[in-house]
Amino acid sequence: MKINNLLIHLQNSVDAFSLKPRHVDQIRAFLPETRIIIAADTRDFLDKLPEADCVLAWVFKSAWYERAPRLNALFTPAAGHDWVEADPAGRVKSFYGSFHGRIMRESLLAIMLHFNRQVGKSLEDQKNVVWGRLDYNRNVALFSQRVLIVGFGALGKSIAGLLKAFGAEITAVKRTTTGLEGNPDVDRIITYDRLEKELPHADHVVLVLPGGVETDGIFTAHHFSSMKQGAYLYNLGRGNCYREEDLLRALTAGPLAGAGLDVFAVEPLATSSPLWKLPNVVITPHSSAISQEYIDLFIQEWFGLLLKEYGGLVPSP
Ligand code: OXD
Repeated sequence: MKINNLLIHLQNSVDAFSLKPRHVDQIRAFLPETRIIIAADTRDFLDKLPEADCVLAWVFKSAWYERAPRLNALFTPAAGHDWVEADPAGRVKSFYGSFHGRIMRESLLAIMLHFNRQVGKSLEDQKNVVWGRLDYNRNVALFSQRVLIVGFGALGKSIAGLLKAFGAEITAVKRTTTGLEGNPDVDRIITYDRLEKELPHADHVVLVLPGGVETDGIFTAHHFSSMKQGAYLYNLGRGNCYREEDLLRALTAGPLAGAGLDVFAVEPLATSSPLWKLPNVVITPHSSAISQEYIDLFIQEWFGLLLKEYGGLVPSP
């Protein structure tokens, strides 16, 4: 089987998530015999869907598979399954991106260092023309700290790699640990039922869990109260994994010293949310993956997949 008609609809309101002419050139060079169709908008995409045997798209509804009798495979850059629905008939294979870690871990690191090095205080002092040198004594280095990564898929592993390079002690938490032993970037890997025991030891707790019913409320009020006094929490996965009231309580009454939050149960975060006003919280608007390299990484990963797993999809000479 070869790709005869590749249909692409990778426009996104976030420009860094949109296909650029350089990507089309790369695809043409990689698949010289394939007809490349770029959809102008969703309507055009749906009109052209019947001819496509391969699709690159941000959004795909389950009802659309009926309009795509020739479709073999569908690739989306998103890691989460929120926007591309699987084929209910199971005929078309859908592939989700797993390249985001290299970008998202830098977003995480920025907030961790912001807390550890008191960057907020420096900016505030600068605004007020204050030379506050004597107030940095509680600065701390990552190489003396423990990080707990909750969720250990592609993103969690990538984060572990970066933080290990900084010398942090890393514990990873996963539902099952089979096959994960021996990862040089983690000091220990535990199952979710042991999370509570680990929480009192972690200086930074990083949540990178997928959304869905299985993770709804999985990080409970009890987990928050088991955290170390003065610890920091980060959420770069999905906002359904805890109740925002529990997070708020932990941020105002302890034990949390602060939080870096990129995802929320409801997005955009309501303007009335008290989280906006907390001085110990850094809020980013689900933007931890936004970066100039985003589509470059997606295209690289897709080419790799075509070669490795779908060698037969590439037109033969
Ligand atoms: C994703 C995202 O890719 O949250 O799933 O951006």
